[in-house]
Amino acid sequence: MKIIFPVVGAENISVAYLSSTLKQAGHKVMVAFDRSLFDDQQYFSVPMLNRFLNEKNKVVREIIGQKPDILAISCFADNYQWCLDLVRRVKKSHQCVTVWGGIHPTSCPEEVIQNDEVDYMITGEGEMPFLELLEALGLSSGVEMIPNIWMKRNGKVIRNNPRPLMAPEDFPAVDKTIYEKFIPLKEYYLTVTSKGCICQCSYCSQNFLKNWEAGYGLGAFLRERPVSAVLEELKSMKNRYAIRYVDIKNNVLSGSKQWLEEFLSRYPQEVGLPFRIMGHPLLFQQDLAEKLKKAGCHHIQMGIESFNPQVRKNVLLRNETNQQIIRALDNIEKAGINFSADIMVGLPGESEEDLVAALKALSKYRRLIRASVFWLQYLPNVSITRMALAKGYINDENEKIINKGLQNNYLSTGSPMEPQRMRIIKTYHILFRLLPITPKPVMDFLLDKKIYPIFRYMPFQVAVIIFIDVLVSIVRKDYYAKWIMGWYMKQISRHVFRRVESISD
Ligand code: B12
Ligand code: SF4
Repeated sequence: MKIIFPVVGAENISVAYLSSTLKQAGHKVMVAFDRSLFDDQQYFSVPMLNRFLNEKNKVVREIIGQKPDILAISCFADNYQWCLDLVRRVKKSHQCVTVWGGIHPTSCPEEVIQNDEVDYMITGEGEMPFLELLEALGLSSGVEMIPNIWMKRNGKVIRNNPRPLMAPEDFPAVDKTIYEKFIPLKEYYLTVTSKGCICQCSYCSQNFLKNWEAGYGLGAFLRERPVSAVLEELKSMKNRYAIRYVDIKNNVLSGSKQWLEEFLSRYPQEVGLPFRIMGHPLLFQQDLAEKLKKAGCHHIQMGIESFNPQVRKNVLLRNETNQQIIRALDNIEKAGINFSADIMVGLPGESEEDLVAALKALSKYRRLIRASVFWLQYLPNVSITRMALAKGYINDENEKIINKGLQNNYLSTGSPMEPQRMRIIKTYHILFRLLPITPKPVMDFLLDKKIYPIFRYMPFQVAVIIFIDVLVSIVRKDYYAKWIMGWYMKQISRHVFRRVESISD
């Protein structure tokens, strides 16, 4: 069968996994890619520019022209409305079967299945259920019995329980060929080496997923691909695309010391490229930073989130102490690895003093090249959303909006809050962004003398934040930011010269 996955804004790794499984079974798989410049659910949202560079009409036309049998949708909260609109428009001109999967259909299935745009929905891991569905559609029988599948029959919803999780040795190899036309894989190679997480923070979809998988008794939550399989992937991609930089985008680099030891000892010999990881303070209490440095680690993205211990423990469900956070950052600094710090704003119980404390704590680190501010965005069926409902911070109407994916994402201004509070927080957003280029005495002066509230009255706050970001990225030689900016420039020039490609081979 011919299957097309529409993808918006950025490479989607789940699709690369699903594609290789489907191709192995003899299906034709393609990606229809909408760069969605300046509205990419990733970073930039400038609606006026997006209107000029809009590609969605072309994507819809190309999908229709290909006459796929299946339109396969990989859905998360922020792309849900985009996906619904795309399917609606394709279905007007071409009747095909739609199959939806991903974290959004899994975490709020009742919301998703009710749409006319959804023929079949797969909860949880998609590889095997998708294959079985395609087989059953070919035979026109047996679909109703397939585990993980939801569908509508005669006005009723059939909801099949999920099957046990795959063993990590059985994870398919990724198929990156589907992105060759769109993503410069050479400059920035994205991979994940595990599923699940060592934590269950209240605001994260892993919080929902762990409970969901445990509720059905599906198997171990944290699953790490064998080190050899990960190194094999990287070696073969290095040969194929001459990749220069690896981003290991796991939730957290690893949950097992043994896995890490093996990976870090073999990586320099077998792959030997600079790499970037996602870190958690609890991982860096000992000598891990030094080992990472030796192995070629170029950047650690550290999830710190808040410097208020009560908020962290009771609201975010994170157990590390402030001392452990500081020790982790000291260890990274000592090892000489550049790092970025992720900080959440807009949290219940968070005060301005907490944000000042965070700024002061971070301002001494010279290896800090970015402080990323993430606005709290309530996600469907995670603990913090349940807690906010119980405490009356949000109501049932707000929950509907959350489940419909209609909030701002956490890179813009997240879940709704009072305009006055939002304006105040934006002041701190500016200060966090300035951290990596502001010497500690200057930052302390701004904070102690209380000069910074003038930022509150600054016009064009968002434009100022973007300007500072670009400046900081250049001054601190931030590889990721440089890559994104370069990518944007190339894509804009493609638009100017009308050389935009929307569909893979
Ligand atoms: C790697 C990653 C990224 C990468 C790559 C994106 C990607 N989706 O691959 C980058 C950096 C680009 C990214 C960006 C963003 N991300 Co992200 N990302 C992840 C991360 C850490 C891993 C995803 C992954 O590849 N896992 C490995 C694959 C194999 O497993 P999987 O995703 O679970 O997929 C399986 C099933 O879900 C299912 N499935 C998935 N799609 C489909 C489709 C069909 C048809 C079927 C049948 C099945 C199916 O089968 C898959 C294979 O088993 C997840 C957290 C997590 N652990 O899931 C967050 C996560 C998906 N990201 C998230 C968010 C919010 C974003 C951003 C919007 C954030 C932002 N503003 O920057 C952007 C969106 C950018 C964009 N336009 O796509 C959220 C989504 C929350 C939600 N409930 O909607 C997550 C869950 C993290 C979180 N906060 O909890 N992300
Ligand atoms: S450590 Fe990160 S990925 Fe893991 S549960 Fe917490 S926020 Fe989610």
